Amino acid sequence: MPINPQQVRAQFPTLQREVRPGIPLTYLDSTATSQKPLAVLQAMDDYYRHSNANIHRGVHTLAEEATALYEDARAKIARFIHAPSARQVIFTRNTTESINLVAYTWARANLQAGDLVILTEMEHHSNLVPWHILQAERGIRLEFIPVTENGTLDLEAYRALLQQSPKLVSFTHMSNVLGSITPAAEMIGLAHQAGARVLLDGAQSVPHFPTDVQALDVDFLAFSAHKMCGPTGIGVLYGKADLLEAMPPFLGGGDMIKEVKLRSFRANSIPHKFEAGTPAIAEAIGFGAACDFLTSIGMDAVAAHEHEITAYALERLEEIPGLAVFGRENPHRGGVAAFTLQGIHPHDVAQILDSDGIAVRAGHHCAQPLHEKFGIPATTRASFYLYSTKEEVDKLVDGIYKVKTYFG
Ligand code: 7TS
Repeated sequence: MPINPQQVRAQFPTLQREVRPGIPLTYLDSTATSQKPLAVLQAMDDYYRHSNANIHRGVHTLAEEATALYEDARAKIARFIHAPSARQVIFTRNTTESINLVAYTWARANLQAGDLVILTEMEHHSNLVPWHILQAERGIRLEFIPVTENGTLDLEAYRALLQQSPKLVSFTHMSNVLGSITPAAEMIGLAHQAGARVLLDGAQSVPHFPTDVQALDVDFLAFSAHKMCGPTGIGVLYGKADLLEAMPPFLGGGDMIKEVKLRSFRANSIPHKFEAGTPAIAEAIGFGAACDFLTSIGMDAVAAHEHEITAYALERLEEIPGLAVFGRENPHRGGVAAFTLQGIHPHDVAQILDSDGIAVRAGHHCAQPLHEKFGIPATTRASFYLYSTKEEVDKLVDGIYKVKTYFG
């Protein structure tokens, strides 16, 4: 069923608000974080009103309810990404923490000085800096798959890098700046042939199109709830069971242990081994509700809607003299349009658009090396989600014409 944006929008309280009297919100910043539907707000509110208790500890009714809600959420998320089992879904704070978990545990247990990790030039800082830290600490080597002029990855260069027997390939499934969707299944297959493990950054892919970790055969997948209609403060690391079981724990403390003595401990089994301390219980429950919400609409329908809105946006934006969309030539793209406007600073563009209630982001979007490569310090970025409409795209275009008039 195609998305009816008006029906979908009715589910999102923020989308009903005015930014200033008479100026409705035009929210074009879902790549930074999505808005939250009533079902998610209600699930979290219900938990706090009716079942609030700590999990995995008490035998009292509320503790059992809270534990069941938390573990049900994990099962919903596992189904959402087609994980073989819920044990393979580890709750973290966000994509950033999920990537760091792999860097601090799997990588420190498996990588030695001189070992190669392959990244790409289009990574978010969260998939660069953990590896920089490991490079400084361990002397691992980093190589980067180049991004071509049209915003795709240079797969020939990737094949050449794979000749150097990397231990890990870590890359984004969708760029948060170019919108480029990377050929993950093909790249994962090539990495495995070369004997490398793969960490996929799904921060921008899991929210926007169907994800099947078994079909992808990916070793690790990181993503955040807040970009997929869920709350902030919770994310997931999915991993293959044998890898997770062999990995040392990340943080130490309550819940992640089977047994503690004064001078030693035995770690819990997965997923609890990686969930030290009282977790974000309400947020996990909200995350599960977000998966239910997206599933009820259908991820194919979400992807199709965004494809239509993005195609329309690219067509309309291109009418504007002096405007250049970053990575325009790539047809395999999600709902992101980062652009420059000749002679006008991206922050000025964003600020003037805000006066009309249009929310976009300006800057390097935590992908400084990508901007540097193309000699662009910053861009203005509009991004789209299941609730975006063509009318909002029209408002954006009208707003940009206003910016141009303002700056003469
Ligand atoms: N990876 C990608 C591809 C991202 O787009 C982001 C966040 C992250 C990782 C980190 O996610 P977090 O939930 O841990 O923060 N991207 C953006 C953005 O484009 N604007 O704000 C956050």
